[in-house]
Amino acid sequence: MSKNHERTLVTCALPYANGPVHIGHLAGVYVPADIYVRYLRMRGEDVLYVCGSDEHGVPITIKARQQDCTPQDIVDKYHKIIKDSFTGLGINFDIYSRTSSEVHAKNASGFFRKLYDEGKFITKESEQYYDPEAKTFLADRYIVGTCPKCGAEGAYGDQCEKCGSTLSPEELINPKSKLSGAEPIKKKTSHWYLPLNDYEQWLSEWILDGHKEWRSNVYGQCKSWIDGGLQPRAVSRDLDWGVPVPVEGAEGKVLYVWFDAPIGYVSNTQELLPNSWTKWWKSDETKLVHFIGKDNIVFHCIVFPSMLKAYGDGYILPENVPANEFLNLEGDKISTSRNWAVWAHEYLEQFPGKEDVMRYVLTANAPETKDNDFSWKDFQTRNNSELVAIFGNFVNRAIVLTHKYFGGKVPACGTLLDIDKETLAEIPALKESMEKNIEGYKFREALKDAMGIARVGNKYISDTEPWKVAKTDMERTATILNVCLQICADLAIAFEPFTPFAAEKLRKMLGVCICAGIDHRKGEQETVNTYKAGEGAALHTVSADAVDPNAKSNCPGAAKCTCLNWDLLGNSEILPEGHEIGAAELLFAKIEDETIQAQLDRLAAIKAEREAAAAEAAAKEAAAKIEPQKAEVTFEQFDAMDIRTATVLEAVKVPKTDKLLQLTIDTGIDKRTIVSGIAEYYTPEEMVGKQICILANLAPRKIRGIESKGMILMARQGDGKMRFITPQEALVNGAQIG
Ligand code: B3M
Ligand code: ZN
Repeated sequence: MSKNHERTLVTCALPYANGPVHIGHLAGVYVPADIYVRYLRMRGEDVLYVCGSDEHGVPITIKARQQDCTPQDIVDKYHKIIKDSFTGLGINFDIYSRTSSEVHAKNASGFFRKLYDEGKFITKESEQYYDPEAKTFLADRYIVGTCPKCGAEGAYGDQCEKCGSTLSPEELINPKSKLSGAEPIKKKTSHWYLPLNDYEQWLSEWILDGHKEWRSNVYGQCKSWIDGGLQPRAVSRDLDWGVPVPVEGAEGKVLYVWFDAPIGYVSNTQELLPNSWTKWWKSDETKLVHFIGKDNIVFHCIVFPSMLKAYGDGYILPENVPANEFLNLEGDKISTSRNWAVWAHEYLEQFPGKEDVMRYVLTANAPETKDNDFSWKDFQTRNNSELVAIFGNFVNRAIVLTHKYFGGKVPACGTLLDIDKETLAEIPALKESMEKNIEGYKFREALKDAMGIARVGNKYISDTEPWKVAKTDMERTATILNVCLQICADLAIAFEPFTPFAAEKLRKMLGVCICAGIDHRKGEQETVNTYKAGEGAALHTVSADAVDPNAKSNCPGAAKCTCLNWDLLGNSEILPEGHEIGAAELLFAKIEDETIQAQLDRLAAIKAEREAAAAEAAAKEAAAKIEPQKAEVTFEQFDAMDIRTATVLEAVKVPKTDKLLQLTIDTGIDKRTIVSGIAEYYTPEEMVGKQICILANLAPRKIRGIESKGMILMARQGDGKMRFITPQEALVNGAQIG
């Protein structure tokens, strides 16, 4: 691996603590970052892995209003849910803090103050939307209206969720306050702005000239922002939730959430490593990588770097920003507000022991170059026909047979035949490809390589059939199983980044451990305890008492052990002859149809509910539509109409029609027949005995050969629904109306 830096600082987008995380977040940001970090650690690299909750911003205050509680209640609740979800999925940050921490308030405030003191901001007075009923300025998401770009209703003051356009509140058509529904008025307010235009040239050189290797979606977005001309961007808001603007006379103003949140990466590093954080943020020896979703690109590539540039003082810039596209769910856009998601915390509850399956499926379908889809059927197939049938099946056969024929000890490797040599030779090539892919942020491809190793093993054991060979040739059986066990050890290394729980289980089965370098969570340690290739000390079996709580590494065997690490992958002598392995355990279990059906049913119910609600709303809207008034008539014209009360005596359907009823009615003047198109709305039985109103002197007409004399008065509403008109109390038939 080409290495021109000392250490790698990996950050993940700080999730808003206004809701739990879902598979879209996981696939977009956290799973790929975790793969990257685990991989680097296996290579013995010094890595710091930083994240935390983003606890400011309008979405949180809106949620608090909706739930009638304080913003603090909201962030407390979701911070815990989110944090536990990450831990549950094996995404173990060195620190997962919060932007409501004291360290952050001080840090973000100080950051602003320095830029302010050095004149790096401009101030602008502008007219901003203000809610006259709620008596407050309406920042970003407090304004909703029609999207000027796609016409969708309910677009926010900063973004349209339908078409993804970035908006400003002024652009919305028919803006409304989200607080009171009132039409907002414009009111003067003043704010601080970072003049991004001043950094345009520099950004262009740094990104457009200097980082052509960035993913095309990231590079493309940056290019269109820069080419479009950058504007000064407000870094404060009129809001009562956030880091107060540390300037006199700025009461009621806080830092814009996108100003304070990225500083959160620095604050969280400071919180973890108060004495050595600068080496992570202000040393050219550090490689900084931001993992984010595509909607965060501008903030991480344009705004935050400009902030750091303005600040100076040696802050480094990201080496890469591998942003993913979006993941859909069963062909439909994931949406928190529409409850169309698979929530991480619910998944962990419903699928205990299947953390790896989700990690695997999300990586296999990672939306790296385009939006991608998650479906439960695919989830099941990938588990059953890949993880269970290939990876798990191979490992199980190798371990079980080793116990059966060799008492659980790695058998001797005799003369290698061509098939053995060819099989073993495939692994270094897959390893190399995996390295290239992971280092190039192509995790889907890297996972294919890892799975390739399992396929190689599974094919090898099927082709060589050691269970048959054992009947005649124990020496050959030993060689075959030795090769199989070496491949199992390869898998324990190769899958550590992708499916860490299974990899750990496998290492236990193989009686080996892994050493993953420094654990920054335990404090500020500087030594790395990694296996050095070629120094081959004895392998050891992991047992609880071998764990040294004061160990300076993640290695449970502490200093005395030699462990698996990346360099060993592809080595055909990882496990020495005679090494004792543990009992076979199932690495993966089959997922049954019922389990998948339950998930599909849950989603179908949500969809049905949503569609019913939409249909109801549409019908309501149509019903409420009022036709414009017809042209004027004179009193004489009106008076010429002879409108009367009447009673239906008999009603039958007109044969061979859907819409017509033939009614015999008592008009008070006579008994007559009227043919009316009301069969769509009333059955004959419903009509008999009803008092109605008729236009009695309408010229007779023949309808379907029946003479119809007069017309029943019906009220028709926008959706076409018709109802006959009946007097408010029973009257004699023939009473005149007018
Ligand atoms: N809180 C936004 C998001 O989840 C966000 C990221 C902040 S990273 C500094 O889209
Ligand atoms: Zn739109």
